Amino acid sequence: EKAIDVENYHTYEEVMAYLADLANTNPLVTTKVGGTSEEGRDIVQAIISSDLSANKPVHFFDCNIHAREWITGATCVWIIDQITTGYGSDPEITSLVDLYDWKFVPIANPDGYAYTWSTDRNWRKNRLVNNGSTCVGVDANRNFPIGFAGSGSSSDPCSGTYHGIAAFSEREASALRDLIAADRGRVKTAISMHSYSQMFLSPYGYTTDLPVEYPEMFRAMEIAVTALTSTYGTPYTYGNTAVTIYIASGDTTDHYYESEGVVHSYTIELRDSGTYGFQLPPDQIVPTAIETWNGFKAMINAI
Ligand code: 0X9
Ligand code: ZN
Repeated sequence: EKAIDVENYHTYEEVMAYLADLANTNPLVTTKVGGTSEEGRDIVQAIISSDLSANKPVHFFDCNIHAREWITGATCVWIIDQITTGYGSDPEITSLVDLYDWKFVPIANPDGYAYTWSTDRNWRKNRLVNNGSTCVGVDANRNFPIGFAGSGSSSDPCSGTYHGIAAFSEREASALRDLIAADRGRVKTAISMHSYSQMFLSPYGYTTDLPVEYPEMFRAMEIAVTALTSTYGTPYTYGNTAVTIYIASGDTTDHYYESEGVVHSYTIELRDSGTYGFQLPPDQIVPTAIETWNGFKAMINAI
């Protein structure tokens, strides 16, 4: 019997219960609390490792920093399930766990996510009560220091891209900061999961300038997208963020790259291309997760 039904979307409580159960029953799995939200919810990282003391290279994922992007958390849960159930029987998974530690924050913005279940399916930001404004919420993906408060972010608390009062003012941003800093020097890939648009995006987000390693990043993205697209034919575009999508200042991906030195730091915008948008039907969870995982595996095997 499965501990979680990966074919459906789940509440924050259901995902946390699944992770707690995994940690209790599967020797590969531990959980770590990176911080606590304003409303008191834990920001939990699931760690899959066959030997924590070996300090293996890490693949780091943050999911659902944007509340309404439900497919991102569902994809991370599917990958966690895939790895934990495949270890020891699937030779490819077994080797990926023998070689690497896998770290996932399936719901990086718990208050916002809970709000999309209870009140407003289309909510994006966290649920911070902004001082001096009746508008609620900060976009945690504009709350990181690289290019903080620059273009593609807003100083208006009513905006969906409100950057907050200072870099790392938000608990979701400081939790991800601390979680990735704990693995400094051994993070091989850092992936921020978003939706929608079907894009694979490299730094920078805050400027149209290209990182010095861009040729290497481009090659990795090309390998990922080729494997992803060859799964079901889902078309993806890829390139540096500022040119491929738009300028976005103060986001995770630039922080992981510029401050933490993770060369393979990417934002992925999952399905779809606009038919359903954020409300991707549950029957697309598994195919989305399968194609995405194929892309990641191809990239990881090539870098
Ligand atoms: O605007 C965002 O935060 C992301 N798009 S979304 O529609 N999911 O909100 C894109 C961020 C891209 N930034 C970097 N790759 N640096
Ligand atoms: Zn997003």
